[in-house]
Amino acid sequence: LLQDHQLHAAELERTFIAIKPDGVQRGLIAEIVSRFERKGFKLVAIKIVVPSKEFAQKHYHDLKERPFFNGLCDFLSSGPVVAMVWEGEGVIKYGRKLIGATDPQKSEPGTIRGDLAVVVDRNIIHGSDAPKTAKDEIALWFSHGELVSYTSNAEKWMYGVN
Ligand code: IDP
Ligand code: MG
Repeated sequence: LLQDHQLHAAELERTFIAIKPDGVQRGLIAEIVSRFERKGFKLVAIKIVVPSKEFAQKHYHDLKERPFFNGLCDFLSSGPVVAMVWEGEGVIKYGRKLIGATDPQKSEPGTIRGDLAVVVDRNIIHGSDAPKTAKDEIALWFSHGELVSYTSNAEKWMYGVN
C-alpha cells in the first residue's frame, strides 16, 4: 500500500506546460504529450484555447521589459495553444529537462526543443521554471475544478512503493 507521505510526494508537485501555436500547427501535440506521458508524469488538466493578447501579457509578465515581449505575446495569442498541468515527483525541474534550453540551437538532441525546433522565437513549448511560477501559471490558466486528482494505476510501479 502507498503510505501517506509517499503518495503525497508523488502527487503534490505540478507544473504548467503549454504547446504554443507553432507546436499545435505543426502537428506536434501527440509527440509532446507522449514524451511527458511515457516518462511517467501524470496529466491532470488539458485544454485547447486561443489566449487573448492581454492574457499572454499576464502569462509572460516577468518578461515585460525584454525587447521581444510584444512579439512573444502577439505570437502566443495568434492561435490555439494546448494548456496542460502535469504532476509527478520532480516534474517542474525534469519537465524543463525534457523541454531543453530556451534556444533550440542550444538544446541537446533528445529534448523536445532539440529534436523539434530550430529558433528561439518558435520553440514550440512552454514549461514553468520554478515552484512559484508553476503555482501562478496553473492558477492563471486553470480553475480549480479543471484539475483532476486521481490515482494512476501505474503509480505504484513508477514510484516503487507497492
Ligand atoms: P523559456 O520558455 O525557456 O522559459 P524565457 O526566457 O522564459 O524562456 O522566455 C520565454 C519565451 O520567450 C521563450 O520560450 C522564447 O519563445 C521567447 N524568447 C526568449 N528569448 C528570446 C529572444 O532572445 N528572442 C526572441 N524570443 C525569445
Ligand atoms: Mg520562462
